[in-house]
Amino acid sequence: MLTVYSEDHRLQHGQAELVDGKLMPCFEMPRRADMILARVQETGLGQVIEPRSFGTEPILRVHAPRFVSFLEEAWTLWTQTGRTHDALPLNWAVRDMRDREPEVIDGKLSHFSFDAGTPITAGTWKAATSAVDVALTGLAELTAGERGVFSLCRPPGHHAAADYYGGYCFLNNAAIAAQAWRDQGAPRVAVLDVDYHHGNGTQSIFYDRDDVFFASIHADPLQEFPYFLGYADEKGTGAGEGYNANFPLRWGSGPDLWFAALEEACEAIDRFGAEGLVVSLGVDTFKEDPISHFRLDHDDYLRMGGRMARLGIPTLFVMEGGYAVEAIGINTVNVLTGFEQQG
Ligand code: SP5
Ligand code: ZN
Repeated sequence: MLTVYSEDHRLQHGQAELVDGKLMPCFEMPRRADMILARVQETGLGQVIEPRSFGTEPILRVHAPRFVSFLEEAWTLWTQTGRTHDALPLNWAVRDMRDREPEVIDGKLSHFSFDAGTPITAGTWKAATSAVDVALTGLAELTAGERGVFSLCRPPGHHAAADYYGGYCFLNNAAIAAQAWRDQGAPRVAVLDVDYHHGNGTQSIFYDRDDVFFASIHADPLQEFPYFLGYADEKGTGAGEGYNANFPLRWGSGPDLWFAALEEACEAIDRFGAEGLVVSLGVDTFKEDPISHFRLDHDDYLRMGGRMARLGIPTLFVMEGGYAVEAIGINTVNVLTGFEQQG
């Protein structure tokens, strides 16, 4: 299987996130991608290629222009106020507060985000747009005839919605690729999100549409980030009704419950009749993940890839989360190997 990878991911290297009531070193770090790339090479998965540049047009098919401009200029505005460390927001609008974009950068950070775990740094824009190029290059290889391609995106994307960032995500790589696939003529595209956390951004982007089916298996929002989306009763709205499927699982869930949910998700994707599949591939479902509470083991990732292959449609794997850094390469590449081995 081809892997698409760019060194530009290193430009996203946050110092700290707010977690457990403290500023702690970021779980989402460059070493994650290094470990995955090393495993791709060590296992001989296939060729590793660099991304081509697709510019902002495909990004603007998914994200709001004001949001994209904000991400591009945020670091400059932040440093103009004399600060040279990472930018984090401090407060958010809730319930009856106003939905207006403030003039000052601190207010803009609050307006366009939903957590304090996602630092904007000097290199964030470059890294995030490069991750989009990694996803879109993977798509181009797929439509040129590959059966499966791995886009080793970093930073991840599935928590980013049309006009807000958070959860270590700025631009929604998977959603941008799914939209580009539609724009290139695929009538129906499915996004299968297997990251431990709900793909709230992707769900939000496609919630009112019947041309992109979204299925997500994740920790119950009653217990886990992002808390405010990802319930089983979220099935889509308007034309999109019936085209969104959530499979929330309780903390402590292991392979039995997880693969039962995968089976249901895959059957729904079959019924939908997708011509293409985007997998939001997070491996934070691993039993030793430092911020998660599922119990998947190394071999489960092989089985996961095998089930995805049986859908029998061109598949773009887009990297999302996974924070057990020493195991992230093994688990990620196991999914891809499982896919390859299923003829
Ligand atoms: C892409 C992705 O996987 N993003 C996940 C963002 C999760 N951020 C919130 C983390 C909260 C961790 N709480 C448990 C701390 C363990 N001491
Ligand atoms: Zn995650």
